[in-house]
Amino acid sequence: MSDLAFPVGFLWGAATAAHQVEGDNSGSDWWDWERRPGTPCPDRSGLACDHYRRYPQDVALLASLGLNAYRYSVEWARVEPENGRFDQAQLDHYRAMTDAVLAAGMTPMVTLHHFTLPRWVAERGGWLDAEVPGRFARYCDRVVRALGDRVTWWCTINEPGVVAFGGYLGALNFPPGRKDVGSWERASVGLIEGHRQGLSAVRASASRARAGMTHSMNDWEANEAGRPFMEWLRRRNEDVFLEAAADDDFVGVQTYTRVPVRVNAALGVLLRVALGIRPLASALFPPIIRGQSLNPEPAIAAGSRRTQMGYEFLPEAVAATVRRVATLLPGKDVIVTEHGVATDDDAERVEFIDRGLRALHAEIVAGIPLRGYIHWSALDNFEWARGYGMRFGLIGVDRATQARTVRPSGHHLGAIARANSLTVP
Ligand code: IFM
Repeated sequence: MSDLAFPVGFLWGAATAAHQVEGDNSGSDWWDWERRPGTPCPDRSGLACDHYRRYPQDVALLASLGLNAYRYSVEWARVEPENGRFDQAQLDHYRAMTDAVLAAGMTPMVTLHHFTLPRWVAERGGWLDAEVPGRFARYCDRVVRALGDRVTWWCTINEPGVVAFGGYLGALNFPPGRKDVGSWERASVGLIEGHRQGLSAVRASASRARAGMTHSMNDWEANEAGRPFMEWLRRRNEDVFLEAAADDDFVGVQTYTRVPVRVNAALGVLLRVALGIRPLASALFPPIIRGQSLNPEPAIAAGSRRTQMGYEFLPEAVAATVRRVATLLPGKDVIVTEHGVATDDDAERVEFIDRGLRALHAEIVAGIPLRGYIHWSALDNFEWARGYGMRFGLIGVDRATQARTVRPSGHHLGAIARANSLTVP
């Protein structure tokens, strides 16, 4: 056995997002989306984990495990329920929550936008509305003025690529349910501008802030015919947002798996042509992306392990994406802000953590400035259009009673955090 030591001051944490855990987030676009006829949401978020009221015990539980950081999000729909009307009671709520995190001895990391929009923003077109970046920055300013004396780590926008790809190209059954390449591109531009203005607002009010975006990144691979399409997709889903992060204080990496892109030779030729022709791309890509050609499942070797999400079980994918950030943005601080697995077998989660950390440790040794590892998720929660069936939690939540049960993986990650090292065979 040997011990792999992590750098002094390494952040060891778990993450949640407001809509997925708080409950009763009724002023948001997702609340409406879950109820929209024809929307393929198996569950409604409802009371979620009742974290809005139960955060004191949840925060205490996370700290008792040995974790030293908690990443959570502030809900824009609560803080600004109507255009320009800010609810001081909600800002006070998040301030009290932040105080609880600090009192428990943990470092807070606050996400300002994690997938949900206030209903009034969605009604104006969401990220397609030219005024949204400015409105987002105004909301960021209010939150940072309320919490900025207590919070150093800020994530402006969570997984902008997923927001655009999932809701505006229609790849993931996310609101607003648009399905065209033009909307995808415009939403991406809006999200980047929102980040830019949000970042300025954070820096203006919190001088010691360390701010960035958190990026959904895959370890992509492709067959020869699929390579140009894979590179195009990766560029649109990841690189454009990483390029927009060049001035950020850190890059948040969130990786769950490897995505293979397999296309046959004929489709490869067609896609190569379509990449340059907007109307053709608009017609072709949404069905291809939603359909089987890019679905990881057929490309994964028969018998290979899958997670409940259907992803290839590949914890080490996170090291590949961290390496990619280091190549694109050399010297930039990196934090793994999400890494986790949906499974009913908690031994798999322990394995996922250990294999992921072992691979990450090698990147630290190779010189990448990795500053922290934050696991997704603290609690079993509402997995968007996949509902409550996906169990990502270090802590299990009984849906009927809201009782919390710390899983062995929670104790395991806490012990690693306390030791600041991973013991490997
Ligand atoms: O639950 C999500 C989270 O909201 C964003 N990143 C991926 C997680 C697991 O799918």
